[in-house]
Amino acid sequence: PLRWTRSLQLTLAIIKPDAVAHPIISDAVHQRILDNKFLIVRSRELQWRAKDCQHFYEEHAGRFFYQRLVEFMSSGPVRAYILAHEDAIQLWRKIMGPTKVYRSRITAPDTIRGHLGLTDTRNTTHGSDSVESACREISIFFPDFDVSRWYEEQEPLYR
Ligand code: RTP
Ligand code: MG
Repeated sequence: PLRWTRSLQLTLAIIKPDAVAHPIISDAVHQRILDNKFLIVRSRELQWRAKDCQHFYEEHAGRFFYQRLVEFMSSGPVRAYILAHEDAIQLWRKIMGPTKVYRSRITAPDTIRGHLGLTDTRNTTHGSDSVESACREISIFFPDFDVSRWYEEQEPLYR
């Protein structure tokens, strides 16, 4: 049987509306997923309502950019991916690059945001920042997907 040498970790990646609206941009992001050898466990496109965004980003409620972020994320379809990799969370965030566009353009021009990000809000992609947030975010986007069960099912493959 197929065996992994190391255990896999899950993360949630989102292609934001600024990128989904332009296939040349979303295709470039998709290609980075493939180039970095992520396993695409699930993928779906959907249109958020404002209240879905408020819930997803509730940790940022009250921040100066919150309203702008909620409006932007519900302005058009997004594509969500459950990605698996040995170091999925950190690797995806590294490939995305810094949040702020001045920083990503100057210090990390080869990252997704450095290359394709438009502004601090319209920064092309999202990635979970911890195992706990990955679990929470996956269950928001993929309510039928059981994260704990997925990890349990993987276990015999790398024992
Ligand atoms: P993310 O959660 O999207 O992966 O990005 P992050 O951790 O790098 O950034 P975070 O601080 O969690 O912010 C979440 C999202 O809010 C928008 N934002 N806009 N100055 C602004 O206008 C501003 N700052 C943040 C971005 O879309 C960011 O990804
Ligand atoms: Mg964040």
